[in-house]
Amino acid sequence: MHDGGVGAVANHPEPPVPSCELNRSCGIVMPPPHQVRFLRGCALPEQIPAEGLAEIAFVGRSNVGKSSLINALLGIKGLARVSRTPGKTQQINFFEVDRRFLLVDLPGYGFAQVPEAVRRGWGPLVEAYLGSRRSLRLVVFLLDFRRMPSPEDLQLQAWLSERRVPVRFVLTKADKLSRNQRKIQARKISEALNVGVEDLTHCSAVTKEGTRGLWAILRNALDKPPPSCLNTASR
Ligand SMILES: Nc1nc2c(ncn2[C@@H]2O[C@H](COP(=O)(O)OP(=O)(O)OP(=O)(O)O)[C@@H](O)[C@H]2O)c(=O)[nH]1
Ligand SMILES: [Mg+2]
Repeated sequence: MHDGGVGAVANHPEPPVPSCELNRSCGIVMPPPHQVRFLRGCALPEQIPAEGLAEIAFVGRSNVGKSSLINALLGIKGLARVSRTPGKTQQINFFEVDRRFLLVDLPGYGFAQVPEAVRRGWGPLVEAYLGSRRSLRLVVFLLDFRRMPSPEDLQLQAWLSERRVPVRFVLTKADKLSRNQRKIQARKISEALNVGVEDLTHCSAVTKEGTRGLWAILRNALDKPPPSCLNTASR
């Protein structure tokens, strides 16, 4: 778990109030449009906001597509800043959705080009957030569908697993692979992670493939009570 980057995200104006149906069980509005508000960007642990609404965090190496996936899920281009240059997101960005929950865009890891000061700050910042966040319902752990998990991915997986943080693996950039390549690659990745193929979800921020299924996973996680392992009092 190293690296990351700092970048400013502007305050985004609120789009119009959604008109789509409310989900019956938890009142969460399902696929776009959504009312989204940029809550805060944090470059230092002390800037992390107090706990409140339920949260879903997006983690993974730089350039894997975390910010793009958040934009695709919310149907708002340019909400979370996206770049071809790894290390675009260098702070933890909190987006409040429909006044009901937060999507949290974490800085990526694994790119040597990121400034040393930022890289050194990544561990304490991300650990301060992921290590004891009771409002965290799920970590969406992104992996590039075309690549094998890196040593840093596996290190983060082990770290989250030790703390029993609920994780869902999502394979990104599915649009870059054929059906056959997907099958082969999903099997290889599942073996490397030591999880079942059925525990992997794939998606594309470009074609939006898989985003509805991912919404169902997010909704399910948001419906659940906070995992007791994240109760800081018990640690
Ligand atoms: N083809 C394709 N490209 C994608 C997809 N998702 C993201 N990208 C591209 O991958 C690059 C990185 O995307 P980001 O969303 O900025 O990645 P990130 O994980 O937020 O990166 P950091 O902020 O550096 O941690 C950009 O050029 C995106 O356009 C996808 O599903 N398909
Ligand atoms: Mg990003």
